[in-house]
Amino acid sequence: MTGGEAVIASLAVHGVTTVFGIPGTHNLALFSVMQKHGIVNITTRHEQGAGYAADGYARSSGQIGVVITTTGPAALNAAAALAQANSDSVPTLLIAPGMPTGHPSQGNGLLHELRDQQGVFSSLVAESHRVESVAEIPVAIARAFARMRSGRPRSEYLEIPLDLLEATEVVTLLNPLPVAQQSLPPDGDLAAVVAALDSAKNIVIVAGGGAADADAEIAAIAEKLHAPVVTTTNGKGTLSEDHWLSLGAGVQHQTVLDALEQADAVLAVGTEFAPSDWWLGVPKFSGAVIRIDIDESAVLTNVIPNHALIGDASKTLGLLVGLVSERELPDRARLEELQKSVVAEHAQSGKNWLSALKSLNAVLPDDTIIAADNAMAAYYGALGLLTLRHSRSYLFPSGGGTLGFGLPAGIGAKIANPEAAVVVIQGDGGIMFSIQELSTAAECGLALPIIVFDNGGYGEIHNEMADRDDPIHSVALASPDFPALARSLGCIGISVTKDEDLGSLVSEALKADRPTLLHVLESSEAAKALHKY
Ligand SMILES: Cc1ncc(C[n+]2csc(CCOP(=O)(O)OP(=O)(O)O)c2C)c(N)n1
Ligand SMILES: [Mg+2]
Repeated sequence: MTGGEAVIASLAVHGVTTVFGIPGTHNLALFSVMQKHGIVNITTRHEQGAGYAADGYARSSGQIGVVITTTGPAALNAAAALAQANSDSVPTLLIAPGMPTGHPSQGNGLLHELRDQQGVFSSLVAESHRVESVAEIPVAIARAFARMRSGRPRSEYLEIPLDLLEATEVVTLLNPLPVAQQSLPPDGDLAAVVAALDSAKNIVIVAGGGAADADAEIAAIAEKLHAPVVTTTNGKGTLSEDHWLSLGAGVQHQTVLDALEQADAVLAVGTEFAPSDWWLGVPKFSGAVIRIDIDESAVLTNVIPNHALIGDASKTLGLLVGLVSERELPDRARLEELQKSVVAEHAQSGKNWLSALKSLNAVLPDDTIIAADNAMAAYYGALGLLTLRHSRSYLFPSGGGTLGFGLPAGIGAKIANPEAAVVVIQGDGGIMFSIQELSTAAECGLALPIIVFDNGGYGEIHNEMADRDDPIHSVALASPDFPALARSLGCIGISVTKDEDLGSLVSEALKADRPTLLHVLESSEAAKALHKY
């Protein structure tokens, strides 16, 4: 078979049914055999959209997201998405053709030429590899999938020289490599942790993105220890946010910081204690810190723990649940006081979006997945104000903080979870980074509500300029007529005139035969200020 078919057949053997990408002169040997191997390409309108859609697909489902671009600028267009996925530990693989074997490294003017395409990605993702023969292709793909399915998932780049994509050789396809049993911590380490937990009075649990899929075990250990659970952004929903022990996604708030600083023991699962989550800084712990992480280097990031357990979150928690002693019920009044304070902090930081998000929250079903952009309505609003009920339910570009993520990530999530209620939350600035993906969503016939909170520009940056007493410029944007724009791209477009209507409009959009853009004009301070320019 050709090198191109070796790639596509290997992906099919690894269970891939959907890829995201754009065809070009140099990657036709991939596109020509997709149908033969049962793989569907979702054609996005920009490769960055393909990257974020693959991220949303992977983040929401736990499957590997695959992006296919052509050479040079096309691969570079997907680069920000691959770096974003890497920073949030999302297993996403970009496959691109590269310059042919024997190509002069100084270049000779070949179409889409880049000096060192593979080198670009080696600084962005966990593994960047260029194969040197057709026979190597199945090996490279089997290795990439095995790495992404074991340990801490990361993004990867695989380059196939374009002459090898067309070259024909006898190819031996490889079945997926058996992935080793996820590691478990040694008994001695577990015993020390059990002793620390059994002797603590107040325990708080922190769940991060690494606790995804450990929903049942987080609930079990919380219920046995009677310990409240707070999550980071990527961990939102891991303990259902209407569970009596939930503190929601609140690590950005002072109340939670105080509770963690006063705790006798903190059990942190699958989290880096990243500054992008802990806006006020990480707590100054007075009690014992216990960290569980699959990645032995991540367990030391930002906070040096008293006890480190290296292992898979579900399996390690499953062991701990059987070993720790059942504790007395907590002081219920104190817990409820704490929960009330966190809710008050969410309401304060999200006051501009409170009525709209309250109306949305009232209609969200249990299987909701929110795909949010780096807009204030998301991180000051939805993060705290929406009640989510399972892990992988809040897709947000936490590490990279990139704009243009929400809409394509929502498309990927809806394709991976067609029955779930996927809702996109965007700002007016960020959606213009990937507005063209409305066409992709329309073409796929996705029942996808896309809420655009419009404050007339780059609201957060306006506020930062104002706080610094800088001259205000470059932040006020002339908004297009968003509903009309959406309609021209094949979607339904609606102006939301009353915040209270948002919930019922989203419910309708979830039943529609195409995407619906819901335009909400903000009356926030930032909006008032931006409209002056
Ligand atoms: C790719 C990228 N470019 C620039 C920025 C810097 N940035 C952060 S927030 C922001 C404003 C976003 O505007 P909008 O989406 O309307 O949200 P708002 O702040 O108004 O709520 C900008 C430009 C970024 N985060 N990502
Ligand atoms: Mg804005």
